[in-house]
Amino acid sequence: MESNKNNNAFVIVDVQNDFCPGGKLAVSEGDKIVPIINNLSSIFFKVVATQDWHPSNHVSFAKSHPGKNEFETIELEDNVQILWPEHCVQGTEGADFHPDLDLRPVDLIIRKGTNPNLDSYSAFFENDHKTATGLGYYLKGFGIKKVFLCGLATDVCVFYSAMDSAYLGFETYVIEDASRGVDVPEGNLKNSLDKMIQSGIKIIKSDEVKIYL
Ligand code: VGL
Ligand code: ZN
Repeated sequence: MESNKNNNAFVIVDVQNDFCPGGKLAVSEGDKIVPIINNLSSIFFKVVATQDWHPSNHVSFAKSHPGKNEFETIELEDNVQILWPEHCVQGTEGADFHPDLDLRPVDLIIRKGTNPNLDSYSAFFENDHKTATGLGYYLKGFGIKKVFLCGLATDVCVFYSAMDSAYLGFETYVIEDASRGVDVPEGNLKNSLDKMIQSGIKIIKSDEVKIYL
């Protein structure tokens, strides 16, 4: 069933092999969200999927900083960077979308994290909070008012994308059961949900989406 309203968009964040069980930065149950997302995609006016898409020497990889360990943090010019295992390297199988993710309803694919010196958690801005990906312009260009987000990970890329979506003035919804968190450091998942609620973002379930469309 197509939505009869043309003011909503669905943003599917980083549903890629490396964030699913067996991947290099696996999120527990990351693959469980795929059928839920596939069932939702066709009800939205515009569907966007994002891909974390790093060069192999990316600043966010622990191996780019000899002597540093995975999940340690380092100070960059104006932000703190968590050092992740190497993941989502451009052109690798780990960077591909989960093979069962239905890409047919996807209108736009946004690739992010391509600058070797800067990470990009959000689908809207790189981690300098200045460099735009273009997604905000795309959605505003279509008159989108409501943005529904899901994907991996709830407390990293979904969180930063939702916060930027709200900052840009979109009515913002995160579909909790169509997302999974990494919870690094521990407690981060709960904190990020609290912060989103405080920012006016609505945390909803997939079977409630139609009420809000
Ligand atoms: C992500 C850590 C590093 C994510 C991306 O998609 O949530 N997390 N890069
Ligand atoms: Zn990444």
